[in-house]
Amino acid sequence: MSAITTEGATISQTLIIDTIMPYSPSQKPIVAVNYNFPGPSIEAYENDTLVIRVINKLAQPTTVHWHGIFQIGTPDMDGAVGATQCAIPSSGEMTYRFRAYPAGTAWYHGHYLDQYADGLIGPLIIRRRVEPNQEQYDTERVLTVSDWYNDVARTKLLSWYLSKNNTKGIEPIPDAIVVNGKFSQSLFVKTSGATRIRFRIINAAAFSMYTVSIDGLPLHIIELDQTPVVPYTVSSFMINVAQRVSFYVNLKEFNASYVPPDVPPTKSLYIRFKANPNMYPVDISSYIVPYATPHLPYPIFFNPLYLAILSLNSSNSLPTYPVNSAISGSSNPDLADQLDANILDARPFNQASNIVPNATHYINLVITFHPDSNNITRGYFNNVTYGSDVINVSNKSVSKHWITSEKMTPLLYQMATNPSALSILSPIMENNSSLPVLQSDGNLHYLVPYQAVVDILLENKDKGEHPFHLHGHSFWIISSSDNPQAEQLYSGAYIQRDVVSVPGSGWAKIRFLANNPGAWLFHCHIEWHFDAGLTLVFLAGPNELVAQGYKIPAQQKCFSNHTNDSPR
Ligand SMILES: [Cu+2]
Repeated sequence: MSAITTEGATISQTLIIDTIMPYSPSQKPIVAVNYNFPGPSIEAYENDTLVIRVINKLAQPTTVHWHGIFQIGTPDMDGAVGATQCAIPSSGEMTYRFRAYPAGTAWYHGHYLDQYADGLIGPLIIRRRVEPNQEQYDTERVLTVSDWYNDVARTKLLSWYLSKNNTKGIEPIPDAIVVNGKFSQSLFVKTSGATRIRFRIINAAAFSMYTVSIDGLPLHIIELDQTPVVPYTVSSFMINVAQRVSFYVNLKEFNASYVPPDVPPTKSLYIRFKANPNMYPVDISSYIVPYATPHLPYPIFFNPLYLAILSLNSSNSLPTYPVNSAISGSSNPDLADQLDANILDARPFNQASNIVPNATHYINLVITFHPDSNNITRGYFNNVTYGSDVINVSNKSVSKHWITSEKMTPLLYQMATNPSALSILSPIMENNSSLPVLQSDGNLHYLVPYQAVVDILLENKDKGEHPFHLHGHSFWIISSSDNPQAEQLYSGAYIQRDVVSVPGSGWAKIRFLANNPGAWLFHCHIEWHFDAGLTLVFLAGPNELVAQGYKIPAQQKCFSNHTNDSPR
């Protein structure tokens, strides 16, 4: 934890991006930050200035996205290649400078292709000087959970996933789960004498969502993404990709009946991260990945149950009760089990500062997956898939808006210098619409008027559940197919998050206020689906961007010699 700083302090940090191979005998290189996986926790108080020098020692380009940070007034610091910056070239560096806002559990990750699936992740904790619910806990622990793949995402997994050989569009299936860089049953979380502990859970996985629980302990949820909530109690909760959940536990609430009478008292408890096997498109108990080079002793068959150990004393002993104790399961069956499936339980802590404006604009986004003309399965918003240089090497006619390319002039720069050349269309009234509808330019770029209040209806025609993330903002979650009544029930007091989990074959309705001029990605945060083109860009307030005096920072007038590439 950082030393206490005065309001508006400057927090400087250097992040060296380089590969390591920490898991001998596995020969898999990890894209590490300061030679660690996950990277170091960056900590600041709200409204501090973060100055983060990123040095790229990889053989490929990189960027870092500060997930959950609004970047108000610093839209070029968002780290989204193609949208807000050129990639940092190999042997290059860039200094990110931005305000630590809003407070809460944020995180950082690579946003160049699938680098974050290869390890470029870390916590970013923005503290409030007075935390809501702070009287409920004495210490805190951060647990960053992610998928582990035995193979490198960029060279092997992605090229297989987006190939003609993958006729069914099967995502790369993880080989294991890791929490704080440790495999199952090797992470010991010490209580260090505290009985009341806050946990900040960050799902930094490329693919998996997890159900989280601690044996015998009720979990008191206090923050979702970066929104404090009125505490509510569950026995377990679901966390989808890129979401964050804070809860506290009180060890005095341990349900002693959890330990069978015939075993000695336990000095530790399992913290469980359980991936839902139903989310994978194959039977994980027998599926052999077609691209794999198994690096024993890591598992060939994926075990969806990850166990960390909460040590109640200083010994690193395993719990005395069996993992599949007959009593295990819900420690309190009366409690709700889900979060997103139960948005009715989550109420914002600060109702008064959470006034939800009425919508002024609307867009309906239909989500599908199907093979393109090259027989490569892609993800679509309204039947359009976002282009990418990697994906379309053989089919560049699909789109030249290469969001993941280091060769494209970032959309933000085009907005700031020659917005009319972008040919983005203003919202219009459509048949059946009661509000003006945002218009795509044909390449999933949408003009959003400054201060528009946009309702997005996400209609998921895919069987899988998808976590959608909006850069530069949080949004209100109004309702979903699981909880359609929420819209009326909580009118004016919806929960704000920056990732919404859209139920499989269902829908979700969200609302955001476009008060932050810039080029903001909106995409599925499952890395494979992002790479498959399930992304769009909101170009918010181009006139205001210029009127507010935004200039492309000199250091970013692209690092390489690609600035003259035509955007179209
Ligand atoms: Cu997805």
